[in-house]
Parts: sequence; structure tokens; C-alpha cells
Amino acid sequence: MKHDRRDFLGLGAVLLASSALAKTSQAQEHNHDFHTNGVKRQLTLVKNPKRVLSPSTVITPRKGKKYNPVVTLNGWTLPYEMKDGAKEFHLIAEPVVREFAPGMVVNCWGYNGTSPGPTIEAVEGDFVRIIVTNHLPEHTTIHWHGLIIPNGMDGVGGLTQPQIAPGESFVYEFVLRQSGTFMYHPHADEMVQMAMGSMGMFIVHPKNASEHKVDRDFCFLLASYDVAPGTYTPNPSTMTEFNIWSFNSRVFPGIDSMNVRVGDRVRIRVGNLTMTNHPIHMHGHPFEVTCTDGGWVQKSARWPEVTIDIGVGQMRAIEFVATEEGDWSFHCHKSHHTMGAMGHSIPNMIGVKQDDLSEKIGNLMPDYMYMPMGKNGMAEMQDMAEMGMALPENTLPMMMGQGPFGPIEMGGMFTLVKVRRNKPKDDYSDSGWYHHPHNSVARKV
Ligand SMILES: [Cu+2]
Repeated sequence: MKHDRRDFLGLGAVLLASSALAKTSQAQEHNHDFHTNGVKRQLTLVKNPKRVLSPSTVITPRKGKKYNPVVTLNGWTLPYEMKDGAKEFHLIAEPVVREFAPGMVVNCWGYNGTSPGPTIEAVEGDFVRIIVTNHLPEHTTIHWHGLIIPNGMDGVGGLTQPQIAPGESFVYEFVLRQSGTFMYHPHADEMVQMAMGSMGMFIVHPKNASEHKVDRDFCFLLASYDVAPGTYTPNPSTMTEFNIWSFNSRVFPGIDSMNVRVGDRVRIRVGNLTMTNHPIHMHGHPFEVTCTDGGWVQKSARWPEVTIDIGVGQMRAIEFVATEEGDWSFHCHKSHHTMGAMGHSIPNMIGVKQDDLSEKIGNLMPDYMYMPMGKNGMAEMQDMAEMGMALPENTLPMMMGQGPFGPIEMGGMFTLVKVRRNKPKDDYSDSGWYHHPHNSVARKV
């Protein structure tokens, strides 16, 4: 039987156990500031303790060709070594613990300690060697989604190579013949391994650094999970009923903001390895799709959009010049995908009279306080969550995030593009909430 948070608390029948009011399940998290290249970064240690670098860590290449590195939201770039003329990368497929947001950790499968795995970055023309070691409990492979490579390097278990058994290491070697945005994921027991979070991005920068040049270059993967409230492991047999919708296996407000300066040309590369499409929408700036996982889109074939639907197994890179200052929402436009686990298939209580229910339920269950909810919409849910509404262990409320004007009432696939004018060059730290100019905020009359 499918069970989720609705079995614990149907909306419109929120039971507040007074003893549970103060109980929240915060992950044990410690933040440490550190500096790289003069930019302040924050290292978040989660309780397992696997390390998550945040905000988005840029690892500038010390050897090899120069390029403007991507910023992987709540992620990192895999370092490499030059060996025998190749850029040599090591990927270890292994079980990991991922914190989706403070209050929820999930047993995932990933690479090198994180899920998604680290971003691989290299340059068009590079000869790369990727040594994949399998520390998963079952066999695996890696497929290099979108890359033009010899057939025997394509990573389809049984078809182009033997499976990589637990404990074994396989070498993939190929020349990067194109630039663009690609993905890596297993092509072995795919249903399970991708549902558990085995995936990562593969960025190939143009050989000619002046081509497709941007000032800020972000990337992340869309990933969905079915983690029943009170549990810690995704259900890999779920096909449609996911309850966690994430950017790089993080959910709002646990997702890095994308911080840019006025005048920056910005690229955001979004790959979709979920089981449904996601219309990704940006506020404040029209954009153009400049690249797909099939390659760059010619200038004459681009048109303006503010929402781009990203299908299953697709990547879309969008670009715009940041001209408008402010905190701009960037999210999936399927409204159920900007919600926590509680936002799905709840009983519809809109307009339902519940006035005498409190008394009736109080008589039946004297230890509980029944609060009629949902009659006038669901906006009150976030207030309840913040008051300490009893939740099952290890799950997140339907709506989260506090903004400068109150609850933001979002969750899941939602973050912000923060455009600022007066930031020092190369300072892309989070500058907090936007301070609106006098008389420029919608007001009560
Ligand atoms: Cu979506």
C-alpha cells in the first residue's frame, strides 16, 4: 500500500499533538567558512559525514587549457590529473547520504561522496581517461549522455561492455570532439540506480575560449525521488508518484541562489533526469535557449522565452544578460513541483464547512487539538509548519522559505537569481535580500 504524509495528517484534519509542538528534526549541520581565490565559501558538514561544498564551489583548473569554470548548484567539480597526455578523472560509484534541505537526509547512490556526482569539466579536443570504480552493492556502468565517442565507450551494460561488478574498476578513454553540456548516468539497472540519484553533469568547454563566452555559468540536474515520510531511502519502483522534486538533489530553501552582477551574460544549464518534463521559468528576464544536449543552437534559430519545457533526458542551456536588479524567482512552473512532500493528492477541503468538526473530533480524541484547515486555500500550511506542526520523521513541510516580506510558500524546484549592481568584480557571494528602491514595492492602498 502506498503510504505517505497524508496518512499521518490529512489536510483539513491537522492533528496537533501538544507534546510534539516543539519537536523539529534538524539534521546535525555545522557550517564553516573558508576561502578560495579570495572568495568566501561555506563548507557544510552533514551528519553522515559526507561533505557538501556550498555555495557552489568553483575549482579553477591549475593545469591544462584555461576556461571559465561552471558553478554547480550545491555541488562541485571533479579534479583531474594530467597523465600520459590524458586528463585523468576518477569516479567512484557508491552509496551516499544527501541532505535535501535541513531536516531531511536521504540514502542515495552517487559518486565520490555526493549525489549528484561531481561535475566533470574539460575542453573540446581533450583526451580524457575516466576510471570508474564500483562500490555499489550491484553492478553498474556509466553512459556519457550526448557525447560523440567510440561505440565501445558508450557505457551500455551488456551491449557495448560487460557490467562493472562490485569492487571492479573500468577505464573509459575518449577524445572530446564537441563542446556543450552533457550528462553521465548508469546504463545498468537504470530504473533503480537513477531513482537512487546516480547521475552527474559533463561540461565540455569550447576549444576557442572566446566562443560561447559568458560571465556566469551555472549548471544543475533535475532529479525526483519518492521518499515516504518517516523513511530515508527512495522507492525505486515509483514511476509517477514522486514526492521530492529537486535541483541537484536539494530542495528550496536548501538550494544555492545564482548570484550575478548587472551586465553579466549568464548561462544556466539544466539537465532533466527525472521521469517527467519540467517547464522551467525565470522571472524578470527573457532568455534564449543557446544549447541542448545535442549541441549549440545557431543564433538565427534562437527566440525569446521566459519558460522552457525540459523533457525527460533532455538538457537546455539558457542565456540572458542580467539587466534588472533584484531577487528573481527561478523555478519549475508545475506548481506541484515547488512543494514539499505534503503538497500532493491531499483531500480537497476548499469551501468545505468544518465549523463543528473541532468539537466532534475533540470528543473522540480528547488528547488532540483538531484545527479545521484548507477551507480557504492552503496558504496557512507554512504557518502551521513553522509553529511546529507534528511531522513524521525525516520529511519536509509542503511550503517553506522565509522572505523579507514573510513566508515564500515554496519548496522543491525553486531558487533565486540574485542580480546586484554594486558588487566588487568577482564577488559572487550571496548578498542577502534585495533592498528595493524607495516607492518601488507593491503596496496596500
Ligand atoms: Cu517540474
